[in-house]
Amino acid sequence: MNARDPLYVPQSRSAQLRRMLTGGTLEFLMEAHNGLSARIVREAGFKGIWASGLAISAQYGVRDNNEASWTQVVDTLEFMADASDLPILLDGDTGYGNFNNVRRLVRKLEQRGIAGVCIEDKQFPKTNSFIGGERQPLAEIDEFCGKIKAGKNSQTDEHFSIVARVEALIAGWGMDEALRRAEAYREAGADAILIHSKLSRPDEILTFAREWAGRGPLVIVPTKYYSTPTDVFRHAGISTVIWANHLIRAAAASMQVVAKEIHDRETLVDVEDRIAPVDEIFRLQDADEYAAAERLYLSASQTPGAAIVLAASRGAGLEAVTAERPKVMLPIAGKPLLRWLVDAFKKQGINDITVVGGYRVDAIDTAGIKLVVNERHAQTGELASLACAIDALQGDAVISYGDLLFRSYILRDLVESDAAFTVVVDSSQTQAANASVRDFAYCSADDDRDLFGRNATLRRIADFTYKF
Ligand code: SPV
Ligand code: MG
Repeated sequence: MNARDPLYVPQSRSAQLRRMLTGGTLEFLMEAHNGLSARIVREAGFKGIWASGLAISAQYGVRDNNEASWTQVVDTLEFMADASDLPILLDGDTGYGNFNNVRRLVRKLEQRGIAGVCIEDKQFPKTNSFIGGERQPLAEIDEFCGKIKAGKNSQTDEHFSIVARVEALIAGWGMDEALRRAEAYREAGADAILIHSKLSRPDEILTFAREWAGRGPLVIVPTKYYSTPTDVFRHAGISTVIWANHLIRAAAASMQVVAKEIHDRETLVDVEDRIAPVDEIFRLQDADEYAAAERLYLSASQTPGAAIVLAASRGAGLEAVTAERPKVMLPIAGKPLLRWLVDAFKKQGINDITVVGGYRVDAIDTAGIKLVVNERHAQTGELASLACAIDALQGDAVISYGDLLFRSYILRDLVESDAAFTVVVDSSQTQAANASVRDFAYCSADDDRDLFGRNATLRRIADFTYKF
């Protein structure tokens, strides 16, 4: 059932996790260790996240020995819950202390939208089960049952799940002890049992599942017996498989290769195509949502708007100096025209500058601008170029030719104008001397310095057929 289904009722994350654990079909939780990986897990299609203690420690560069404090873990979970709406099952190690720490942990997890916690019957501070697991002391059964009861009694969300993890097989205590513990934990109120094994074959797990005989949901972590076909787990009646550490390992492997290669080759050339583009990182961070929210919530006076510079055509008359570069790149008083424009826009707080290039677009300096290209610049005009920059026309925008130089107050006045459309035109009182100029503007008032600060309405712009 999905959100488009008319019978769909949105469920809380804790209810979703509970349903995964108890639903009767094999489900999967994928490891994540920060906001970005949580987002990636959701986009991959998983229904839930395993917030792995090993992976969260590793991304901080510390060991899986409770070196990261529990509040640091909870802060990490907050980023994960924000970045992904999936239910998260925290690998809560031993509960970070005694029954009282478990109570407090459960309350804090509920407050941060975490769907459940898995606690294991070892002693604080724990060590990863795959590092000398057989030497690790187990908790007393009664003491661990007390933690489970304390956790269940302190939850306020009825769907919050507590998964009890049995380490008896890891510690070499045998199948009977594992079954005895699992039964005790079930009776203490655990919503599911995680039975862990470090063998490379699934035999222990399958024996356990058979003996357990469906007394409650079983969760497994097939890190060591990964070659077992998943259908074997399905047929054994397993509730949930945890892929426990595969994103932190993927990230480590990829970072090692890329860091080494950039170090050794002193160039980005070979790696650029093999890593996520910067735009993909922006997408994963939901940068578009921010831009949309800015339009909604930032007042117009705070939104400096955008600028579009039309610089696609070669234009007539300057062929001698535009063989190698477009007009915008011609140097005027020491810097290219485009730089004069960009500097003027930036002084007005306009940093979203789109330049529409065409002719010799390769020679345009792209620092501080977005460049779009009017491929048909030779056959089309300014309107077609403007259409290429349509994305920049969402809010207030200043549209400028690329070959303009103007004093900064002109742009300031333009930006401050309240009119729906404001046009800046050259003014001249000596029409005869400008007979060759075709872009004359005729306004509601004649050109007059006294007009400063008063509004004039544009009536008509002379076209090229106009004869003075
Ligand atoms: C974890 O992911 O931190 C786990 C699972 O506890 S394992 O490392 O396989 O023990
Ligand atoms: Mg762990």
